[in-house]
Amino acid sequence: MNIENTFAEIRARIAQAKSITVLTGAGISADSGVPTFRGAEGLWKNFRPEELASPEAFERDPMLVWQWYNWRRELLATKSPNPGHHALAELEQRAKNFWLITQNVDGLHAAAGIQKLSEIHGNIWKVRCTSCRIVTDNHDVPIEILPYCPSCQGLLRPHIVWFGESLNPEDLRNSYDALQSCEILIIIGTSGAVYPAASFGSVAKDHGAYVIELNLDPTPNSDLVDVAIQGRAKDLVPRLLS
Ligand code: BV8
Ligand code: ZN
Repeated sequence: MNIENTFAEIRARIAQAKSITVLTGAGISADSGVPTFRGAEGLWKNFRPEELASPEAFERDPMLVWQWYNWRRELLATKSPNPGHHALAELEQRAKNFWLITQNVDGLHAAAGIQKLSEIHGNIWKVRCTSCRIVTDNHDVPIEILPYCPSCQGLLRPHIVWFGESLNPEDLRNSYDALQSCEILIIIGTSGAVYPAASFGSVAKDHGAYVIELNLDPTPNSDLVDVAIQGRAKDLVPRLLS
């Protein structure tokens, strides 16, 4: 594959596409210094997700879970969007119709200016009361452990979708609308290990979309997509723009 010719073809398709959907994972934030989950330096290397990112874990030991999320918040507080995030914000400005679905909870797409966004696994800078269920922004670094609801004194939890928890129905509706109506789906920086996001490539493909994967390593999606390019998102994503 001649990478330059491939990118030239992709840019031509993007320039005349009526609607573009993007799906991102931890790989797009890796170049901002945010650890991924399953890579060699991934978060899951030291922690088992079931032990931390599940309602059972929070039930069993809310202190441990909050210590883990506080550690990630403290790390994220020092990170900012990279050229990959900024290129997607530029793409949103140029495209006729655009939607970004992210599995990331780091808030970096919004920080780069993305408007049309579904954070399908939640957002680490939001907390939800386990009693009155109110969702609020919380940027305290460090966060008080354990944090309690200012209005009802209920225990607060991260507003994040844990394993075994259903995704927000509005996020799912917006995501499937975007996947079923797009002419082009661009999948960036996800290992394709977690459902339902792992199936989004085939949802778009089944509706005749042209699917592009930009990722450091091959993934289960790589055989399904129309073009898979290996590399770092900060280098590849800006090349989507003419
Ligand atoms: C649900 C929040 C309905 C925590 C996360 C069996 C079959 C099918 C499904 C299931 C099953 N068993 C269980 C399920 C359901 C389960 C699931 O999919 N499990 C998997 C493990 C099999 N899913 C769920 O539970 C979901 N809910 O399905 O509801 C339901 C209800 C009840 C019972 C059943 C079903 C909820 C899923 C949400 C889980 N929450 N995170 C937190 O973040 O603190 S998932 C976690 O993984 C993160 O959110 C992350 O976003 C997500 C996906 O990871 P990636 O983003 O892909 O990151 P990863 O590190 O894996 O990969 C990074 C990639 O980037 C790599 O490929 C690497 O090569 C690349 N890369 C690295 N550097 C760069 C790069 N690329 C480019 N540039 C670079 N520089
Ligand atoms: Zn409350």
